[in-house]
Formats: sequence, structure tokens, C-alpha cells
Amino acid sequence: MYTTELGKSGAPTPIDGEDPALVAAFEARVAADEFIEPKDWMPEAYRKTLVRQISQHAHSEIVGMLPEGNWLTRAPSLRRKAILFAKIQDEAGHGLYLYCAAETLGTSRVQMIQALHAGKAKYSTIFNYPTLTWADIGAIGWLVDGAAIMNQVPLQRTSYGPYARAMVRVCKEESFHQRQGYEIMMAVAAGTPEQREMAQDALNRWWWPSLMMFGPPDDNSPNTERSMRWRIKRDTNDELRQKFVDATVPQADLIGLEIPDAELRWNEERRHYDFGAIVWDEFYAVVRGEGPVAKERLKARRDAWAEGAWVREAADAHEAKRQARRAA
Ligand code: BYC
Repeated sequence: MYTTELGKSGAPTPIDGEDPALVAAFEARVAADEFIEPKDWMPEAYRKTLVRQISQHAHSEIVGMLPEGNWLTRAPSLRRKAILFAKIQDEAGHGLYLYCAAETLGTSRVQMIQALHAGKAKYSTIFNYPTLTWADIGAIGWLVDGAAIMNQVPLQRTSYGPYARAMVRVCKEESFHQRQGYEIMMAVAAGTPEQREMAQDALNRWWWPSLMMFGPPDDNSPNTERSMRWRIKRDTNDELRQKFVDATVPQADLIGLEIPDAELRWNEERRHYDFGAIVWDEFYAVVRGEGPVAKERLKARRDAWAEGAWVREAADAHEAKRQARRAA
């Protein structure tokens, strides 16, 4: 579908207000799979798209700490609590690498965070759903981190160097997260009938929102074509969604859980699973901020920012003292 890839079509993309020779040189570098680095020339639209995607990604990591944080005090054992703590801490680290990668494009962390708090910046729809039971923590690791890896492994080869390099460590950690979630699901699914029911209920509630994480269908995804051309994205939303379904269905079978989709079946001809229609109205409502716990999520982030003001002030005062000492 996206065979008008760079280098094949030859002609650079005409962009209003940009020097065609610079655009051609930029596109040739991208076509040769060179990384674009912060001080290199880049079209403004490339910069803007990256700031949008990387900052949304960073916000998702930080807001994504909240649904799991909800279960820290109720983890069923000390071992589970320690693992969950480490996982949530990893997500904070991912947010920090990503904010730093976005800052190399000329924005600042404070600007990005203000956009989030003002409701102007998006974060992944998935984090607007509540975590009702312990099995939800398993489902998040298994499905949400599983979907995240599917999307992020190709981003290790995204054309912007700092983003690609941040993804290398993020992917290593995400793959641990996915396994810890699946291991929780294995344990819960192999437990008492009530526990098994709890695992199935978590899968029922998280399956469709996980498929929505990959974004709108390709024919309704305004950013995909250009992001593919500039190799910001290496696969389309639908390609990654299909890969995720193909990888996850056998995992559900293995632990005796049923994917909540009556139309799901293996298609021998396509060598892929066919799956039922996604309710896109729900996705767009959640994107608009109407998700089940969207208000709570933003409030938690705004409160954390306000309550952390004294830490930022103390760090500034410390830095001012250090500089004064150095000057003396
Ligand atoms: N949620 O043209 P499209 C994690 C927006 S965190 C909300 O296809 P694009 C984890 C999209 O932004 C992992 N909005 O866009 C953390 C666009 O709106 P704008 C998060 C969505 O960018 C803690 C509009 O819809 N991963 O794993 O080409 C604990 C049209 O879409 C969503 C990333 O952020 C959505 N799901 O493709 C556990 C990955 N989908 O901005 C786990 C990096 C779409 O034009 N991001 N929209 O107003 C990407 O790969 C791409 O940005 C997307 C969307 C595939 C998400």
C-alpha cells in the first residue's frame, strides 16, 4: 500500500515554505536509512510530527503508571508488589527518556507537561479504562505492554536518532513487562473457578481497547502516509494490529482463555487471524476525553505536578547555590 516509499518514487515531497533542495537531501538521507540527528536540517513538519508523537508517547508512559499504581497497595504478595513497583518505575524511566528525546527538537518538558495538563496533548486511550481486579494487572502487562512492544520494536529503526535510541532500552524493559503480565494471567487462570473467571473477565474488558491502541484504521489515519514516507513509522496501524492479534491468540489458547470475539478465526489463505469489527465510535469518544476514568487520570497528573512543586523549587535553589559557589 505504501509503496511510494522514498527512493522508489524519486521526487521529493513539495512542502510549502521549505527549500526543495534541502527537502530532497533530507529525503535521500531518510531513504538511505540514515538517522536524522538534532542539529541536522529537517522540514518543520517532520519536527512537528515528531514532537507530537514522542510527547504523546511520553505522556502515555507517565499516565500509564496510574492504572497499575492503583494496585500497589493491594498486590497479593510481597513478591508481586516488588515486581509491580519495579515495572511502574520502569514506565517513569521511559517517560523521561522520551521527554528528553522530544526536548532535542526544541520543546521543553514543562511545555509538554503543560499541554497535557491543559488537555491539549493526547495520551494513549488505553489508560482511560479502570483496573477493577488484580487480573487487570496481568491483562495490562500481557496485552497493553504486548501491544506496546509490537508498536515499539519497529520504532527502534525510526528515522530520528534520539527517538530510535530511546526505544532500544524501552523495548528490552517492555518485553519483561509483557512476560510478567502473562505470568500473572497464567497463575490466575490456573487458580480457583472464581480466579479463572476473573482472568476471563479481565481479558474481556481489555481486549478491544488493546486493539484500539494501534490507532485508527489505515484508511482513516491522517498521519500514517507521511510518517511512513519519512520513516517515523515503519509499519501502519493495521499491520501492527494484525501482528498483535496473530501473536496473542495462541497465548490465550495456551492458558485456556477465550478471546471475546465471535468472528475471530484463522484464515488459512491469508495466514492470519480474521477478527471482528472494532467499535471505532468508542475509540474516538475516548480520544475526545470521554473515557471511563479520563477525568480522574488528568486530575491525578495535575495534582502530582502541584504537589511536586516544592521538589522543583528545592532543585532550582540547590542549582542556584552551586552556581553561586562556582562563581565565587
Ligand atoms: N490513543 O493518524 P494517526 C505503554 C490519535 S505506553 C490516543 O494514526 P499516528 C505503557 C493520533 O495521535 C505506549 N490517541 O496518528 C505505559 C492522531 O491525533 P493527532 C504508547 C490516538 O501518530 C505504561 C489521531 O488519533 N505508545 O506502552 O500516525 C504502562 C489520528 O491517528 C491513538 C505510543 O505512544 C491512541 N491509541 O499513529 C504500560 C507509540 N491512536 O495527534 C504500557 C508511539 C491514534 O493528529 N506512537 N491517536 O491530534 C505511535 O506509534 C503513533 O502515534 C500511533 C498513532 C500508532 C499511536
